[in-house]
Amino acid sequence: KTPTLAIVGATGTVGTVMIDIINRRESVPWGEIRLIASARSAGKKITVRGEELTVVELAPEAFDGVDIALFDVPDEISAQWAPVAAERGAIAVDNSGAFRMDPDVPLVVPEVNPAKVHERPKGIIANPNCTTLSMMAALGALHREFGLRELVVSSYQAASGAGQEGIDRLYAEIAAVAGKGVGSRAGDVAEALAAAGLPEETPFKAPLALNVVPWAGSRKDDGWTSEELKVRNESRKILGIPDLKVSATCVRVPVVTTHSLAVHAAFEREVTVEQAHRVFEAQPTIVLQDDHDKGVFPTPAGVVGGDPTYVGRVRQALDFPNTLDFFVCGDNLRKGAALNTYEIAETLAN
Ligand code: 2RA
Repeated sequence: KTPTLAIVGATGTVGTVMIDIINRRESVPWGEIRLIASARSAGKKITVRGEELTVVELAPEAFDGVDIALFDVPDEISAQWAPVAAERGAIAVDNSGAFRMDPDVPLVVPEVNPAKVHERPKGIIANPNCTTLSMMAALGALHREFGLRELVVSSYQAASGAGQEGIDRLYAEIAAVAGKGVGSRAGDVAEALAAAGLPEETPFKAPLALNVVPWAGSRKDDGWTSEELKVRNESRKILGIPDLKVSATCVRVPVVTTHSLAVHAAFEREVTVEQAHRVFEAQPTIVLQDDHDKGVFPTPAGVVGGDPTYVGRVRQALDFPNTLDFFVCGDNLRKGAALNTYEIAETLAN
């Protein structure tokens, strides 16, 4: 029988992108596709591959007969319901942070560690955080050739990482500052937001319009944020390098969608720009946009909506041996979330 696929959180930001991905696939291996969401969204009609489907409410019976259930819901909902799906016989592929560091749950990027989908004692597979994921195709490919040793990363994260609330806030802030001539006196951007009646409470801790905010995620010990620790812990787990040296600074920028990262990566073996280019070009899910003379490089606005990881500005570090610096852009809602989750499901089905 062809497998049944369920999407839990089908009406959310990532769930909506998931359905778009399924609709654009040339073919899919699924028989039934079941859309599941909270009671608030149950009953909604959504067209998937030409068929109008009715969203059903999240309940244990919703998983009956499901082979693979993709979870695009907040951590606490996944923590509660992914085990329920697994108990009912489904493989749960979870895009939340609830299980990523559980030693009995594989953390999978199909370009890097596809075989891990089969090592799932809890019946749960985790999808990495979008910030880590945005650089994994590139790092995995380089690691295979040159042996990754150290990683120093700065992120430039889009507002949609904070969900629809983040997107709405950024647009409202941009509207509030547009044409006001602010940005050259300390505090005048915040004043313009207050004057426009925007609530002081923001998903970004500081004004995002005309600004960059060196904070993403929640507060953790010793000055680190959750996003920075995820980059460290998840990179180690996905690449299978438990003692990989990692240091990350995560920054929010006024971009709607697509996370970017400046990556400084040191390797066991010598690596040149030409060799790195060849490795990137050989990886089907990477698009190399790197022509120094012509000023070709990826930007979030230039690649948003695309499936691949875009890589550019590849340089051999001048003062560090066996080390590359490069810039990566990846759509945080596609490869960073919905697409990778869906690719895990395809890996399972094939
Ligand atoms: C963010 N990485 O960008 C988070 C979303 N999971 O806020």
